[in-house]
Amino acid sequence: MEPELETRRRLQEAGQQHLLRFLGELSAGGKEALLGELRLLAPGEFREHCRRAEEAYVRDSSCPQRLDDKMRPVPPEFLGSIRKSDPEDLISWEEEGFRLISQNKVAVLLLAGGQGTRLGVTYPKGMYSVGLPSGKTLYQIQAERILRLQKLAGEKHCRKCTVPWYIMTSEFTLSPTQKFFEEHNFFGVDRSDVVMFEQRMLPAVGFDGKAILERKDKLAMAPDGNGGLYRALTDNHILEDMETRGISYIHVYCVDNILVKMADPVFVGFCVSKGADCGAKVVEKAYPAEPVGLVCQVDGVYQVVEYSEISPDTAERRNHDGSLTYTTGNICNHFFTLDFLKTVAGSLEPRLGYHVAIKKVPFVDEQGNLVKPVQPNGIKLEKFVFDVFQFSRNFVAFEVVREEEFSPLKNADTAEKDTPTTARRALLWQHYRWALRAGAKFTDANGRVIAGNSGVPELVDPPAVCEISPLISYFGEGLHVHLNNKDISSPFILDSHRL
Ligand code: UD2
Repeated sequence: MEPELETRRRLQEAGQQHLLRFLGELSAGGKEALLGELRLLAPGEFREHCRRAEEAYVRDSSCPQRLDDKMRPVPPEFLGSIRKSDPEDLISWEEEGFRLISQNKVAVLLLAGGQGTRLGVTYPKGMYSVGLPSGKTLYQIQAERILRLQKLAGEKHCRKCTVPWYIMTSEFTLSPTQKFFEEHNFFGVDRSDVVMFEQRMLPAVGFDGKAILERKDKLAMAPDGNGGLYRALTDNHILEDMETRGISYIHVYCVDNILVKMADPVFVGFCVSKGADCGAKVVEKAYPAEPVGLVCQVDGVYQVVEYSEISPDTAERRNHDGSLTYTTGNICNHFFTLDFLKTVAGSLEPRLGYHVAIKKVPFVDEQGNLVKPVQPNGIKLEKFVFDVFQFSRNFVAFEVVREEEFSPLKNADTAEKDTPTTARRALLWQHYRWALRAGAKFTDANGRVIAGNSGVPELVDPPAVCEISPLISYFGEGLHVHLNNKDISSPFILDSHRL
């Protein structure tokens, strides 16, 4: 059968023949583009996808399912903590992490396929600069942390080592990310140690179960969520690449946390020492009703429970000592063994459920005009990276200090939380604390001494502006030699080329 007829027949079977309604008006190129896109969709899967989207939308529009009665917190023996664990344990986990890094067994994997719609930029979020004195972007900060970590681990164990950087992108982010890295010479990271790959896209579906045309010759498509990682690992033979490089442990993280400790030796060492196949970094909830996902058990298996899935009573519940029962907020920082990823990507991935996101999806109306809807009109289905916790045989969580490790960039500066301003302040406060600890003395432009270490980092700038290059310090180490007893005039940048 002719390709066009065949596509028509398949769409009819899937109840999606409306997608061809402008075919007669299209140029040869437009026609080929649309038919080509449609041919890539396996007919059975496409039908199933549209049906699933409609069904999930109806289900999610009804009352959210409450999980209160089925939930249990992470048992203390599987929960490490920067604040509460024995300092000697912290040191030994860190040493173990450095040892593994020095043996080239640890990789980092960045989830960077998201569209960053809340931030309101048209380019990948990693290319964003939050306005630091150095002007560094999120990608540059991350690259420099990898370089410093490799150096630290190498020096500790007298060998040269590598932490490969896997970057999952999507149709939206792959080419600008590639171009950005090229333009910046991969920020000094060896380009053979940066592996970019692409996740799949899924059609956006209207509330009537019909896929949406965003142009006469193009379907509206969206990345399949950060849980698309597992299919993308298989599609792009990434696990084989890891195996070839001798990687055993992978730290997966999201692009927008300016304080992310990539391949954090303490976290990696903790997870490996506990024999974990899967782990999550968490932060203590800032207040009982904070709208964050909670890492906990439901019916005996681990998952992230959304705040909408628990009652206010459960959110407020306290232990005998007065501490909150459910306090382990997810920060999208995960540990996996390669073996675990192989099992998930190999056979378990199809069991991951889809989550529904209701979005405003631009579309062409019956007359062929482009419409930018003011109300949500489309369903996007996504898998979530943490939904594999359910398959873990030995899951651990590790609680870190929020002001040291978590300040995500989600929104534009018009919002109150998680903005370029709050991210910039979080980093500058951290560097100011590190500098004071290293013995720095700050003065202002008039030579007056700046003192003090108080203030709410989200709300005000630190008393002195001091930005420390990750190439010099990964997490506050090694600064004494540069800063002790030095009079430093604010603003100040400690960078390797200025030494
Ligand atoms: C994520 C976590 C949430 C919490 C929060 C903390 C998920 C599903 N949710 O929420 O529990 O930890 O972060 O900051 O993990 N991404 C892709 N492909 C996609 C969609 C997203 O790679 O199709 C990436 C995205 O580029 C980002 C990360 O996944 O690096 C997080 O995605 P998000 O911004 O959609 O998730 P968010 O902030 O709602």
